[in-house]
Amino acid sequence: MRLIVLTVITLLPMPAALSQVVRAGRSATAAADRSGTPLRLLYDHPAANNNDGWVSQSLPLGNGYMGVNLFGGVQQDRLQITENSLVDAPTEKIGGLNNFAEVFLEFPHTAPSNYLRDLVLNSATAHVAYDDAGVSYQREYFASYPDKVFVIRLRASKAGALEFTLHPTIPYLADFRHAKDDNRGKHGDVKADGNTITLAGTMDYYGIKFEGQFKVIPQGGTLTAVNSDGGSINVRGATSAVILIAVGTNYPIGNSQVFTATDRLDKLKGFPDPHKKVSDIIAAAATHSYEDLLARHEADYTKLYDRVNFSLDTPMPSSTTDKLIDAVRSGESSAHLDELVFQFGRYLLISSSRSGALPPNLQGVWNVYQDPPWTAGYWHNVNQQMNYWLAFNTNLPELFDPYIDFYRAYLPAHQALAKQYLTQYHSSGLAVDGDNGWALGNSMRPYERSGKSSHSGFGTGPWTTMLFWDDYDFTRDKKLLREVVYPAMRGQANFLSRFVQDVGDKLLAKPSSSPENANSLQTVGATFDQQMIYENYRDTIKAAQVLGIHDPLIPVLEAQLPKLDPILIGDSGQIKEYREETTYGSIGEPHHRHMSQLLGLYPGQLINSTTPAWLAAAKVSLEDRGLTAGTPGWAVAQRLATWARTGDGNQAYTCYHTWQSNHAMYNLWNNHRDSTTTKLFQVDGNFGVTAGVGEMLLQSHEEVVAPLAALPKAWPKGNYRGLLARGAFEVSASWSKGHADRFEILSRAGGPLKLRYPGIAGATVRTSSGKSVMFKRVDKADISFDTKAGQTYVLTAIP
Ligand code: FUC
Repeated sequence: MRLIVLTVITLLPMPAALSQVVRAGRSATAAADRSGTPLRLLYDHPAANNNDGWVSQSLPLGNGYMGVNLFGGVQQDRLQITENSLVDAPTEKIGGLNNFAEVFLEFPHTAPSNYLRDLVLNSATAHVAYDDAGVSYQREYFASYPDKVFVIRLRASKAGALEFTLHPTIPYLADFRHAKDDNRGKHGDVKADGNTITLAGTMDYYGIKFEGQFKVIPQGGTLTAVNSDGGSINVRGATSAVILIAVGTNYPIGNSQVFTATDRLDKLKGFPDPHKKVSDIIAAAATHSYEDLLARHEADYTKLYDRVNFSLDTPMPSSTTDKLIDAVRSGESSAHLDELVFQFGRYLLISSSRSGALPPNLQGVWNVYQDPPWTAGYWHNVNQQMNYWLAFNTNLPELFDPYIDFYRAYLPAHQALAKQYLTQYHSSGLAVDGDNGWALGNSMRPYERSGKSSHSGFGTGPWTTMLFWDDYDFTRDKKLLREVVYPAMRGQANFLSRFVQDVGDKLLAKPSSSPENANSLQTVGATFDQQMIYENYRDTIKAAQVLGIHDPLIPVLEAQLPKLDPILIGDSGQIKEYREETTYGSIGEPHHRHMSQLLGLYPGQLINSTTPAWLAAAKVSLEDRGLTAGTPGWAVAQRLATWARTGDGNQAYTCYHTWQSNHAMYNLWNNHRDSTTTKLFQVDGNFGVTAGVGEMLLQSHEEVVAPLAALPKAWPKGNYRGLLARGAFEVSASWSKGHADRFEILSRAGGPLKLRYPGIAGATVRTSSGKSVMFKRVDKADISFDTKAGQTYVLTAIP
């Protein structure tokens, strides 16, 4: 017999603050109030309540600490919650990130009309609204970073008409797919007590303790806690209600033990049960009114999101987002989608990469599965880097902090790896003083360091530290350079300088491989490794100069750099991917998804307009690699950004349109597959297209700030605000008839500014207060002048 415990609480009317309606009506109004382009994902029906609905229709929200997928059903709303440290055993095909909770809200509504579901990017709030039996029902949802809670508000237009049941569950609980002794169990229960439901349990493999709390605060009516078939809370006769959700585990952010402990059960040893943490979060959040929580969330979110605006001067279409995608799939283009998809990437990064939590993995912070693709881990042969490219050029650099914490935690384990790999591959390179730097392989999970993969060379490490250097170069934060960036880059350089071997008069990576191409061919000095090592050395030397430090490693790097031979041109005039290659494609798949031989063009800086022969060869490779059927979403994004770097905005735009038609699902999530029927979510493609569009609008990889460097014909008129260039310049631009009308450049750190745009030498340059600025004319398209930190420079009358 089931035990049923009932707790009945009669509620007094809430104080005025909680029932006040601060925001008029629905999202569109709220969005229009802001100065930026109002953007939202809009639907006239809920997401289908199955895995296809989760992946392609549910709306993702998040605050880094958790991700929430909103389905928005009428009779039953479903919210699926993810917490990135809840991970099962680390095998490739089975296990990995698990689903934290499935939350159901049941309503007695059977005949809805005027249904709307949206996600407003300007405020990171989602809404469901409909009428039923003469009453309007509205739900608002957001994930607050400052208060660490997910918040839901339910409202009825008629006093006392709100009735619902909240019922959270633990997914995959009773699913013993494995032998009983394989340590793959998950245990726990859900209990309601008063106005709070607690969902708590353990996952055996790493001994993870997890807990979620759900607090219901109704206005009016009665609240009943029920413990039957798990815990639930019923509310009857209320007018509105607020639900607060907090989750946590005993995973310690930034702690090395999870990577250094070799016994799986030692990884979390000594770290506290999450009960107190989660209880404290809920208690603290409950001291705020709903309006307060919303205001605090919006202040935090808009501080990041509002830095950049991108407008193509297009009206907000009346059609829903899925219809817009259908139109694009049938060959149309949509300037509105061009804006929306760009900002959606920024939205997703703000929602999934916040200091204090794990960094976004292959699926960001969203996972419904028990066996997610590639375990939803951290992959460093393109995916993890792509997750962060947009952080810098779209002005969200502090969102890289979770990765820095992750790096700090994994560093000791990867220092040990450096020693192990040197012993294995080049023992004469081992350091006498024991400092071999650190080596990075490819795949990681929150509890497992990487190891050298069979298919990707050690170029994965310097490719990762390129993000660190960019963090400095875009912000010019010297403290960050000294304390974080330089040690990270230098540690890689230290390992690499010991790892490369003399081959004739060259210094080559051995073994070496170009990510996943040519059946994981093991070779010597693949372009991928050579280029990434080159980029790392060059930037590490530069960093030491900026810091004015005398590091004995620097002369070693200076001596090695000219011997790296990072670029070879082949018989087709291409950049060779392998030293053994003759004509293009003579080794490896000609249309392979990875384009690792072109990383020196993007995101690197080795190939640029000052190396015209290399740039021409890179275009040959890029053209030949193509945009063929089956190219994954992230690879389309990489092609987009790489074409932008060549200055060809039209080719870049073709990639953007291809991504929208072949890889954007109805919820705008990136479909890794090139298909409308097979769907596999990977967040990298979302982040990648945003970074790529940023690259079309502004470039700075040649120590020159170049606004509108790859503007396509498809965007004759528009403006943007606040993109970030290296040197810490915040750039705004407006253009019409394909030509720049005005640039505004805020110098955040001072120093010389070199500016490139056709005819710029004939423009008028003034400070924002109207004082004319003297500049040096380098040629018609290049000028330079000194800037003062905090000063904005305005360029008009651009011929
Ligand atoms: C790399 C890519 C695949 C996929 C996987 C997670 O190995 O080559 O396409 O993105 O990572």
